Amino acid sequence: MSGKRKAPSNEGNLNAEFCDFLTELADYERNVSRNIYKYNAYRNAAAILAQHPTRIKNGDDAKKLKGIGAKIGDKIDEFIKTGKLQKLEKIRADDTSVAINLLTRVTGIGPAKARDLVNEGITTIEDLHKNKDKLNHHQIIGLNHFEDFEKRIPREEIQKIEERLKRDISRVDSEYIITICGSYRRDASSSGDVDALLTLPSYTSESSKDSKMLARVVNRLKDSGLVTDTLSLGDTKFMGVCRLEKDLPYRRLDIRFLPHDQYFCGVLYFTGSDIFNKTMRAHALEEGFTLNEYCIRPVGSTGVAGESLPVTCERDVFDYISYKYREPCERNM
Ligand code: 8DG
Ligand code: CA
Ligand code: CA
Repeated sequence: MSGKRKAPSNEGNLNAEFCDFLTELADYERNVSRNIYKYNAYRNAAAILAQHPTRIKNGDDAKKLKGIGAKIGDKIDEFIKTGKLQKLEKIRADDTSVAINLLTRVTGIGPAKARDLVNEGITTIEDLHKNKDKLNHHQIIGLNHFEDFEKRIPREEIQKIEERLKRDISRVDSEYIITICGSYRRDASSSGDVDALLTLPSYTSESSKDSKMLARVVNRLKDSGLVTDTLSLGDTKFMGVCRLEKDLPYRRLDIRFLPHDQYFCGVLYFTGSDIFNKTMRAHALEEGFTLNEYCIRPVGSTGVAGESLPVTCERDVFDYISYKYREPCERNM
């Protein structure tokens, strides 16, 4: 995952202007105020408006939609009336807020670290370069590739990365199954990063685990030259950097290694979008199931989740909760 959540795409969005200011407010709440509750409220509102089939004419219109309250309604009125928001004007004029927002764009630098750095007078990317001793390995790599990591990855490039991953990894074990998830699987024309999921049919949550399996895969990808850096590596999750060819940008690559019985819940989750996941999880609960990135379980009348149900494809999950199947390209909400 990018870690840094991005704004929903504005293609065909009649309420894009509102979504833009709501996303800017959301970023401020997450990075500067560190109010996750407000962050979620703004992000949800932006997602709801982005999907709305008509242009919202005023705050009252917006407030009729589930998930949009009085405060956001008032902001929409203010924006329609004045063409701007006082709250945003203040945030944009505040040096500390601007600096914190900037520093959190470096992968590995979260809101707390960004604030610490800003308090020490480190407020620009240039300042970071002069103070690498204050950064950990992940943050230094993030800084070194700051410009590249902000570039979108064209679909054609991810297709080639996918081929390379499949070729290299099949040489470790020809049984490996690889799925590139995220926005790429939803047919996006470009993506922020590459989200790869990996499994072996013989590897299940019951089988004894060889903790070196993912490391062997990563080593092979390093030997072949595709992977250039490791940000973090555990038994089940690799976060790193790859580059397809010398003249192309460095890209963020995540690989998750999942037991085969959890693979399809993982594929479903990491295909997203995150708003689609939220909607689907809410529907699952209404139907008496709890759904997460690993499994789906029935919830008994006592509220306790039972054993995970067998899942052999994404469709199984939709069927359990009587939800109309949606192709990945129909999950862009
Ligand atoms: P992008 O990289 O092109 O910007 O879009 P993306 O592929 O949809 O987003 P991502 O940040 O790479 O996340 C991949 C999927 O992970 C996402 O589509 C759905 C799932 N996911 C959630 N919740 C969250 C969350 O809070 N953070 C992240 N990073 N991913 C999440 O369902
Ligand atoms: Ca990602
Ligand atoms: Ca992604």
